[in-house]
Amino acid sequence: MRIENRIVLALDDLTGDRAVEVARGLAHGLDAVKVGYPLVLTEGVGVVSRLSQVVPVICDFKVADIPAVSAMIVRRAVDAGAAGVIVHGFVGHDSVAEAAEAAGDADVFVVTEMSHPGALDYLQARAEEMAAMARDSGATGIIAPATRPERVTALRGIIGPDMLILSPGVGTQGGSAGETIRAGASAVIVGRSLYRADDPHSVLEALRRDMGL
Ligand code: 3DU
Repeated sequence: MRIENRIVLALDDLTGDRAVEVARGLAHGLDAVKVGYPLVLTEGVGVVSRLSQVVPVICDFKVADIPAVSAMIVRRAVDAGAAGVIVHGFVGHDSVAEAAEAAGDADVFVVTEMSHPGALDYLQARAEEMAAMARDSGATGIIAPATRPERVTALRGIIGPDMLILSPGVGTQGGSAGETIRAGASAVIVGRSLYRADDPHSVLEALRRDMGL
């Protein structure tokens, strides 16, 4: 995935038509859109292919299964038009490695520490190990929390400068785009504060300014 704009737009709570319309309107300032269960369960997987005509699509299916089934899910997402797929790291190295292999030329991003408070219950304690495993398993990058920029920095230290870090949690969840990028993220993932805004273009411009673009 080419990172130029440092913004991935999460399209969750919209109809398919509205998602395509929002993506078209903001495409010039995005590196990708991210779709997950809310949109795909509403519209069907065809929405991935529709959106992929506009901008690269990351399927956030947070894949967490045995290796063979994780590989099937990733393959079907790529066949549907995904340029990237998000998988969970807690399932371990074999599931992540098979997912990365099944993705072929598409990107696989591994969830390490999530952005919500509950991530402190279990995930944070093993996030560094999951980042190292992602690095050694052929993943393109990791998902790390914009709500805790110091954790982005710690995880960047583990994976090194070349892998991507995508960071959700900007805006509605309280994280700042600028701080997250300065902490070491490659791009931020922004959902509700963009697609629900009265004027998404001005929110996008403010995010760009905050990130020094
Ligand atoms: O809070 P927002 O509306 O900006 O959406 C954030 C998106 O990122 C949303 O699609 C959610 O599923 C995803 N995400 C996280 O918020 C936190 C994670 O750790 C991983 C993914």
